[in-house]
Amino acid sequence: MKTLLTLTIIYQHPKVLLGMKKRGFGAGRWNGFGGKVEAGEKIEDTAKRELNEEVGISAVGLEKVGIIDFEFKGNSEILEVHIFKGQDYSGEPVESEEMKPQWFLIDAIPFQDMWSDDKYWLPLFLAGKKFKGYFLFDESDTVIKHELSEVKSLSE
Ligand code: 6U4
Repeated sequence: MKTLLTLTIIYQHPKVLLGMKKRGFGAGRWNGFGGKVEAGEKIEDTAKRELNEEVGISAVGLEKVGIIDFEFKGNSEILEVHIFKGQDYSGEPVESEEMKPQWFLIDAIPFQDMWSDDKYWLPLFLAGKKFKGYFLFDESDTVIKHELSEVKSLSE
């Protein structure tokens, strides 16, 4: 079984906008903004909706830069996460019930308080690359297997 999700990071060199997830899946970690794709919704529309709901901004343009499948040992559900990069937006980032936003210099990204896969693919994201990947986690959210490759295009 596959579940589709989005994850959007705003990158205005030399800073990225992340949010501290306050509740739900991944609570206590810094991450991009996103969530589940609803029935009938276009994936990019989910990315825009979640940015709006979680941090109160409207993306002016979003670029899909990565697709990663996440699997958890002992669980047959695969999370297929579509990763978007945004630059310009309207509105001002505000804290929501779900996320507390904060800008980080790219030299000071808090990898120790993020999902443990992020240190693998964020460098590709920051370098302007596109990528596809697969990560398998054990019961304590440690990466026990992964594949990651740069791709020319993500059109499927
Ligand atoms: P809702 O539907 O809002 O109650 P919730 O449990 O809050 O669900 P969800 O589904 O909105 O969480 O969002 C999960 C977010 O975490 C998505 O943006 C995708 C992201 N995510 C999931 N696995 C990840 C991983 N291994 N690494 C990462 N982000 C991940 O960086």
